[in-house]
Amino acid sequence: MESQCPNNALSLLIAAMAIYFSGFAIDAPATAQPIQHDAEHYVLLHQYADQWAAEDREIDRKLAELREANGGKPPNIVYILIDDMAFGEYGMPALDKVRGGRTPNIAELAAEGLTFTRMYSEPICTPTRAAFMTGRLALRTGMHITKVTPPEGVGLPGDEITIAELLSDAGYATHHVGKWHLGDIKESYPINQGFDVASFPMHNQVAFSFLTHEAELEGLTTAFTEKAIDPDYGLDKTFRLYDYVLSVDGKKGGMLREWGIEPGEELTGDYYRKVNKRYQEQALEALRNLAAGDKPFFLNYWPQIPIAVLRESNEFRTPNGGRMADAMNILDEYIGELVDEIDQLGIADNTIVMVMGDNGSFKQTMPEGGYTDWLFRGVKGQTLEGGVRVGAFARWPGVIEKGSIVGDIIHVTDLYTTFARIAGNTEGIPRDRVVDGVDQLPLLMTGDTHGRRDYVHLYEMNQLTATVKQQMKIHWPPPSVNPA
Ligand SMILES: [Ca+2]
Repeated sequence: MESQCPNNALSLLIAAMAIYFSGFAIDAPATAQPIQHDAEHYVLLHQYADQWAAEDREIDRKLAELREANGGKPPNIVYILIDDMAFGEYGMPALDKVRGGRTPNIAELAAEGLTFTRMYSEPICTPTRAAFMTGRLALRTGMHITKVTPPEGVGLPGDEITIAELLSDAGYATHHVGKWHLGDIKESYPINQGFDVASFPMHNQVAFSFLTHEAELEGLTTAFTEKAIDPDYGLDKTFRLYDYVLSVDGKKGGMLREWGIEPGEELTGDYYRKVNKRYQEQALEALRNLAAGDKPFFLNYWPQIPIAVLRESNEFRTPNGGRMADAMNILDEYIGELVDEIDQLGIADNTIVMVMGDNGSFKQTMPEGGYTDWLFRGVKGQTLEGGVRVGAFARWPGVIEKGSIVGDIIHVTDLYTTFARIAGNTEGIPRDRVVDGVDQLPLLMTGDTHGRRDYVHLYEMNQLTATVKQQMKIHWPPPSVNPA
């Protein structure tokens, strides 16, 4: 921020504060080092240190009580990250009717828990997912670029300390199902980033849906499959890549195994639908297994739908009738099944369920996709509000007030720090790097107005393009461009 806006007095003050506080961090004994947050955090800490410390003592007391009431087990965490769902796209019955879609199960979850109105993500898949996993802006981990087609050849660095690792160290069983999109190199696999078990596509939905002959016939992509090679001029028959890995599963410390497709089998929409259904079944099975175990658990379920390049169903399921609205309706049923399973397993009271989008709408497939930037301007890939302000809901019976709505700003990185605290492993958060995520447990446990940030810095890949502070937002000019 300061490098791009050298004349801004506030930025200089923030930079000075950061140096001042980081000096403390360096001098303190290793075990007593505070987490290193971004500079703006210290402007707030300077004003609220005493108040937050008092609040934290009360939160710790409540956490200890909860743990005691649950046989010494911290809460299970079920985190469902929805692909490309801007704020207002789901879980709000009135807006469902405006949209012409139906998401009654997420609406029920919201009614039983809390609705965030200012949850910010990064503007696209990979950065948001990396930010959640590490508590750090994607730029800091090199994950600010979203690779679209296989192979990627990059991924989440092995030396990042993920939330799965923090929870695992705190005694949690950790399980990932669904989209990963954090690279296809070995160190980036979920089973090498803290998950005991994982089932995921090696890349993302593009390999399943865009790079198919069906998609070519629909005009969504062209000239990718063998059938589309120009017979006269396409001399190089090895130019296109067909033998990339699709869906895999494995366990920590082991190898990955590909499943669900035969050598030479053509990719079709049916295969994509089959894979999505299998992820749902695996998530349900994982829930049952995890609930039967002795450990608290972290189930990380990142469905591939509602991204719907091809229709997910042969029937129109919603008044909207669009691919996205219909796929969202299917996903809503999936989430309903999961929540019902949690309730039937008798673990609801000690299980936090969180559902949120990873970025704004995928308008790039308009109009066929049915996506629009209908509430806030901007879409996936942009730091306009429509690109980064996402729907988000959390349920934690007996702790989060039913039907509550919070207006505080929260960023996806905050969940890292917050979940670590819930698990009792704040100490495991690394001190040798900046962690952007601030602890928002007071917001979850105490509700509206108890958030701990009033700002977010928003990047489009490696460029700081916008900052939100309170009710204000500035879109920064690109480097070297004079806004005057
Ligand atoms: Ca996404």
